[in-house]
Amino acid sequence: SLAVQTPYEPKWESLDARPCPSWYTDAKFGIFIHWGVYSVPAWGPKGKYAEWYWSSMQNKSAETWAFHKEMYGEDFQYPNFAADFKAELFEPQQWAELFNRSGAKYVVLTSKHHEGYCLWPSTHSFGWNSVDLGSGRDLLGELTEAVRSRGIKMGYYYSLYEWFNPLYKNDLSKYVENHMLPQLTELVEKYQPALIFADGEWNHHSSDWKSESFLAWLFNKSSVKDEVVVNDRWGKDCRSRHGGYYTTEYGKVDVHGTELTQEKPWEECRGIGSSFGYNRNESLEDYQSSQELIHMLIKLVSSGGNFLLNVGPTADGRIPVIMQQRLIDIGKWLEVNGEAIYSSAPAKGLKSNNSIRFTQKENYLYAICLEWPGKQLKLDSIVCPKDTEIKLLGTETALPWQEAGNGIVVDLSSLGPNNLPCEYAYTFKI
Ligand code: FUL
Repeated sequence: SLAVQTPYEPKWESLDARPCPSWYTDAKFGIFIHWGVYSVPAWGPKGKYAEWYWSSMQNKSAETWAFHKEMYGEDFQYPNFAADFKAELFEPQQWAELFNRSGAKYVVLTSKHHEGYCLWPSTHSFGWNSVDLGSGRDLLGELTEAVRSRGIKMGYYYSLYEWFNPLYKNDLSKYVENHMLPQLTELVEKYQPALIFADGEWNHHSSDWKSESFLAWLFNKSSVKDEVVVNDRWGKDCRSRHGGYYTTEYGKVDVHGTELTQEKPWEECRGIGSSFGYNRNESLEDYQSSQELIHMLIKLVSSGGNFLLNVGPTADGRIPVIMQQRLIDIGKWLEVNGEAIYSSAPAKGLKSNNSIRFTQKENYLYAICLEWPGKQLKLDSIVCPKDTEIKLLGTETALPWQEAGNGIVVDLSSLGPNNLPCEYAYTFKI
């Protein structure tokens, strides 16, 4: 259409009007990966982000410095960890197969976090990348290929700022012009991401980052212009206001303290524990259970959001077994219940509560019960034509139901704890 052909102008007003490519709003579930030099010490105080190690160790009276001093010695400089980022057990096909089994439809990898280290051989990285230092491999390129070969979309997290890059500290506009923009452009043209998760934007206005002109280029001229999805972290004036989809993190719905609106797609991201980068200081009780994660996914999707669930691989290239187990459990649940999740929309006019959530798609309503309802399922405020069929996803028999009060009651006596098609949550297709 004409609207689609019209070039976007480098102004938020124009850029904000770009419709979000539908692959993203259909996908609902993605895997976030934080992997970098911070995966070597892989340590943070409980409840804190381990990928912030380099920044955290600057505070000589805080826990990270105490840990660093004891384990590695005062003279050990953070950049020296890069030599141990060897990824010797990294099998991109195994990771991609795990993500496939999890039911995720997209993957977002840290191409470069705040430390500045690139997981691809960027010509704008002064040798601070995974080919020149550490594994000697193009980790990003290898994973991208494996993920795409399974029909899963590949996206990149990219930090606009770099904590200790002298260019950034001395002359922001030179940093942006001569370093950041050429590097981000290189990333786009070399690997063609379906999604860019910008971050590290908060100290400066989007005009300082030249975000509007970058996005105009991305949407008008780049090789990914039709497919690419972006988030809202493009300057301190942007979150929940400008860019593509809105982001929340650990449920912090909006950094500005105003209500998150539904005018744009949005996405919650978090780790399985309390960190994005792998944190060796966490134990099992710090991790969410499969049930908790599946319930989060249901709550987010039935409220109109996507869920970007993070894993933190180790420096040798493994995804910790307990994280694998969580992903496999989510995938098993989605195999039975994915029909109510993928490409769905929140059901209009129906009140969710702590035990039931609603989505809709085509002519169907999906009631997702977070616990097994027992012998009967009571649904209020629902009017169904007489010939409506109701089934539990994963089973074949239509369930008897009748009107009751202002809603319906479904007879579940033919189903019991021993013949349920899945665990954790149960979907009735109406
Ligand atoms: C934040 C970063 O500072 C965290 O380390 C993490 O990458 C998260 C997704 O975004 O702003």
